[in-house]
Amino acid sequence: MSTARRRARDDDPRGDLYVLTLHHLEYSQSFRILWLLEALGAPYELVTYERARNTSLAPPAYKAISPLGTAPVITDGDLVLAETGAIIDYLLDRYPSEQLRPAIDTPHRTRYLFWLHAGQGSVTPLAMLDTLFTFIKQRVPFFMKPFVVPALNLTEHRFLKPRLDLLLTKAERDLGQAPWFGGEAMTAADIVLSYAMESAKLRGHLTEAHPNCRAWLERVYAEPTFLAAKAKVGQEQMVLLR
Ligand SMILES: N[C@@H](CCC(=O)N[C@@H](CS)C(=O)NCC(=O)O)C(=O)O
Repeated sequence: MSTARRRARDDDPRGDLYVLTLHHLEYSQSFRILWLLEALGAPYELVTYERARNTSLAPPAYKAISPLGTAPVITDGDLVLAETGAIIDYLLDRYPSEQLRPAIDTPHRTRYLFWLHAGQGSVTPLAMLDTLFTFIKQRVPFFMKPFVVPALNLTEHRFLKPRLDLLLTKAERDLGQAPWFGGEAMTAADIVLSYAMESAKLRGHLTEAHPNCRAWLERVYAEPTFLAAKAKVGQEQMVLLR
């Protein structure tokens, strides 16, 4: 699938026509970069890749582009950039938006910074671990299940769940004070958290104890730029469920 909106960049010394390309791996964190590009109104080309059937990993063609072999990755002229956080900073530097990145000394700047970084550094890794545990439990050979499954359940119980619960409790409190993770308006922090929060909901971690988080997710699903991104890839949800 490909959307070409080409334009010449003012600072392109070659005067060439080229366009920033998002390499999107289906049902992956790279959906958030697609949403960010839509929210910024930035020109981009979209190339989508299916996950390998047997492993659900990125296919060789994707791994050949991404220096880390992971999604997301963008290319922009000669630049190849991986890592969600780096890509978000790059895009916000190139297409500044005071709404999506509250400026220094504005009231919600610190709240924005906290959730931007907690989203990528704490909530998303827990969501990934959760996905991985589900994947392993489903695929482990039957004779290993009696050993592997209890070990994973214990890790979930002692490590994953308590950490996630603390983060969700703080999210619940903060979203009770303002509707978005970045404050009064939707920011890049909300975009970053969307993947992990959807994962938390689909895997049963968002309960009746989290009405504000659930309401926030509904707001995300109703955002016009989120819907535009979703329409581009035709995915029902962001996260991988199989
Ligand atoms: N910290 C990295 C994590 C990237 C990551 O693990 N992405 C997953 C998609 S959700 C991936 O590429 N999986 C496929 C694979 O590892 O082959 C980032 O935010 O860019």
